[in-house]
Amino acid sequence: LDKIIFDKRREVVLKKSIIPVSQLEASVFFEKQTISLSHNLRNSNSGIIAEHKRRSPSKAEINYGFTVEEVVKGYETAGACGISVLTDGKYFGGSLDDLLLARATVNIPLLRKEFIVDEYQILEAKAHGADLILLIAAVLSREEIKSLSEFAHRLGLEVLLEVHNQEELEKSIMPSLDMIGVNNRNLKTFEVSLDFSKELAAQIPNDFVKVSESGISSIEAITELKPYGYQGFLIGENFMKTDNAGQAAKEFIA
Ligand code: IGP
Repeated sequence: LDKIIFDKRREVVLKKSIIPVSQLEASVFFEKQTISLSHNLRNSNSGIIAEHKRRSPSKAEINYGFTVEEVVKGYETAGACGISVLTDGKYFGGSLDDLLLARATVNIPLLRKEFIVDEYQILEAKAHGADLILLIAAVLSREEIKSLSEFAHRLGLEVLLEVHNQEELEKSIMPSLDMIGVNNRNLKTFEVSLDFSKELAAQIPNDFVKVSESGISSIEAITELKPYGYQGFLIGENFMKTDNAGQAAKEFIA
């Protein structure tokens, strides 16, 4: 994780020197209203946030066989509440172009799934059609979470804050968040267990929509998590590893 963040900071410095903020701000998406994922999650019973994920550091290759458009159209048709698009290139094989292609294809909320360390990346998210961003408590201080989430809100983007333990949760609670996600995968050890969601649930204040992220591979897992107050379920690999991600999502939603 330290290496990912180290690389990400260098990437941001590089990009800033090539594409000025004024160019990002000229994007048509700055004129467009965003769509609320938290609203969708509160008002739906599927709660599925389906992810476009080609590969990951923990699982080399998941899927390369389909276009972004095919995958996200399938997710939308299946009835997903929103779609997460990984934009990190080096570790996840994603890009901002993936986000743009997704935006051109669907009308449901889009999450820019990225290791955000700088406001510049939030402007990029907005410029490429995202509706919300992810902030990861494991790599940000409370002050950074506050300034980045307030910045996102000023652009009309919602914020999903990701935590993995009690300490991260306690340092992060603030009104400028919309959803709190518990990552069932430890980003440092890759250990995965739904127990992380179960153990932290009671400590997440009810003003935030609760999301359970990663390692969800069955409908039973969702049935197990719902009584803990979870209204959102972020699922990537389980859909992307099949030969029809949209169909796999549909089976979870039907
Ligand atoms: C999806 P999974 O196990 O269903 O593929 O997980 C998503 O939760 C995972 O990709 C993720 C992630 C992250 C990726 C959660 N938090 C932070 C990159 C960065």
